[in-house]
Amino acid sequence: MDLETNLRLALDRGEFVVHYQPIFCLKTLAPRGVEALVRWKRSDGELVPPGEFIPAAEQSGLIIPLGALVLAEACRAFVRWRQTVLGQKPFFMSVNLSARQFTQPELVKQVVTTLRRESMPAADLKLEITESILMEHPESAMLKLRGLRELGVGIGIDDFGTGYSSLSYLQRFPIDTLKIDRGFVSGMEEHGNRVIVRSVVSLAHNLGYEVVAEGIETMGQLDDLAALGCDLGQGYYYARPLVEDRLLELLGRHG
Ligand code: G
Ligand code: G
Ligand code: MN
Ligand code: NA
Repeated sequence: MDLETNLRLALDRGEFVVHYQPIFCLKTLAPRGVEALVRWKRSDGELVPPGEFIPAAEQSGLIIPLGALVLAEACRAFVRWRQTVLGQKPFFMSVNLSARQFTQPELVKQVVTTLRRESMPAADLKLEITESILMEHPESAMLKLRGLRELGVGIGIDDFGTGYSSLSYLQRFPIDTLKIDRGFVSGMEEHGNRVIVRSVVSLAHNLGYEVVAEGIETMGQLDDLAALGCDLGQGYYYARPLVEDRLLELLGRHG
């Protein structure tokens, strides 16, 4: 069977699961949110990473029902945590949108329907979109982003620095967060990459956006990013993407 047929079956069988990677404050090391990351848990127990099936899901259009499932599941989980371990603490749920999800005409309607159905506070949801997707058709992206922002949802630009953002759009897009691609973080001992990270942090802050560094794997990187004034971080050094129970343990430890 081809991958598309297998993905269709996996959707019917409920084989997609969502893991959550903590995003933390680089100053206090307190968890401040999570990124929802989908995995395919096959019937033999094997966990397939998204890199191996998101492109096929995107190509076939299956990303639309799959994305709807991830968004609903992430919101449902978040509302459970609010009622227990989170209380009223500031905390967000970040969900990735692929190109096809972002450009589908029904996106805003789908998001608002899900928020209502799951009783998810819009302000606690962030949607991550790569700069390449936004810059492909920046004017229509602008309208879409405004529609999402009117719901009260936050917008993060994912993989920042790897595409071609126009600075004027960067300033005009109604966004909250820039996520610095992990390539710059892993290369930060090189002077050039440090300069880029420093510049992105200051650009983001001057535009009023919060900055998240991705792919932090060492204490040295964490310290450097904190010294450069980066706000939030995410990476294996702090925590891998976790199943809900492990995430709740981590949140519990941070009181
Ligand atoms: O979890 P991992 O590092 O393997 O993720 C690889 C890629 O898959 C990342 O680029 C991430 O943005 C993407 N991805 C993970 N989960 C989702 C999802 O729920 N929806 C979409 N559209 N992309 C996802
Ligand atoms: O493209 P996006 O930023 O959405 O993808 C997040 C991806 O980065 C996920 O696949 C996640 O598993 C991966 N990731 C998260 N932390 C680290 C890390 O510290 N190192 C590496 N190599 N990958 C990471
Ligand atoms: Mn992401
Ligand atoms: Na990224």
